[in-house]
Amino acid sequence: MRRYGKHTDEDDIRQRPNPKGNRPRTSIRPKHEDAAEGMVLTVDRGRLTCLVDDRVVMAMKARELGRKAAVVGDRVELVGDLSGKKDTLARIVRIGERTSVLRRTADDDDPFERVVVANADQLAIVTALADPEPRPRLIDRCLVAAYDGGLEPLLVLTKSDLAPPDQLLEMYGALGVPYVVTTHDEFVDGVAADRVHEHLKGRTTAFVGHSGVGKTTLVNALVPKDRRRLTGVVNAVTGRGRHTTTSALALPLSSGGWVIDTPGVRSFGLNHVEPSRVILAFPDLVAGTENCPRACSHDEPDCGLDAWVEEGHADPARLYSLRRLLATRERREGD
Ligand SMILES: Nc1nc2c(ncn2[C@@H]2O[C@H](COP(=O)(O)OP(=O)(O)OP(=O)(O)O)[C@@H](O)[C@H]2O)c(=O)[nH]1
Ligand SMILES: [Mg+2]
Ligand SMILES: [Zn+2]
Repeated sequence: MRRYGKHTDEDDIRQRPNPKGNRPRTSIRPKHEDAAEGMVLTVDRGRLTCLVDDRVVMAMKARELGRKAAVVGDRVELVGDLSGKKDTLARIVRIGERTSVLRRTADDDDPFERVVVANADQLAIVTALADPEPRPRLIDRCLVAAYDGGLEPLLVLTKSDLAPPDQLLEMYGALGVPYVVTTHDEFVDGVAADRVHEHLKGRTTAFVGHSGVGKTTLVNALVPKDRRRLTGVVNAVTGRGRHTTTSALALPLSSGGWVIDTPGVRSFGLNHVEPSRVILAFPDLVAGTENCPRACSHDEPDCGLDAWVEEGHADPARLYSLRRLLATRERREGD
């Protein structure tokens, strides 16, 4: 297994709560040179299911990690019983540096920020075209979270057997977000799975969206049953029996990538988002921010972008889209 991430002592120290601030840290930090590397597949009440080589190993966090939590997608180092046998429990002693983080706050008023998934490079924003009705505000918020966290967005519009995608596609056209439209019947013959798969090859994709939009249906169509069984976790589909997904779960694609199913969300709190990071997703507008006041929100009267667009340097629809996304941070969900 390849070596994941670098770990510096500084990194560990910063994360460790040390209220007295005077504890000698070397004495409480044992060396774990023989630690094995793994990836977190799912987390359930403090128990982490990890993939170590080709074994599924149950683990818990070592005390020395303090409050730092490992999440799905994290590259970790483990010690202890790594056999993967029943009733064994390994310990996670390090969490690797993350290449990306998908964060959300439960609500904008809730300052408590949680990392949902680590190290994903793509965010599949799943929206049903009907049942439940599409909620553009939620899509916008997921887009902002993707841009902020360094993930590339992919729009997945499901249930096109129930309603057409035209209106939504028009709305997101200016953003240039790649998209794929699926219908239920296509899953039976595997056509939709193939089409979606094209966007996922060799990448780690987190699927997010409202409950009941079809995330688990998609993930299950993409990952063969024997691979799904690997984790020992069943990700059943929501039907009349209500099999709503309750925790994030990473599953391997046969093409080498990963898909991460996540529980449905009602809202996507964006307390932590920096406008300066969101604008990086609009490279055609970045140069226009040169005349902005310091710490410009890019949604205020003195913003330099209005003049820049008026001078014809960029498409006004792009500025409109950027502002619409930035504005979702201020509005409450459901407005
Ligand atoms: N008509 C139609 N129904 C679909 C389609 N995709 C999924 N469904 C149905 O939608 C329901 C919900 O699907 P799930 O895959 O469980 O939804 P989910 O997004 O995983 O839901 P949570 O786990 O609660 O977040 C199921 O009854 C599926 O059979 C589709 O393309 N068309
Ligand atoms: Mg689900
Ligand atoms: Zn500005």
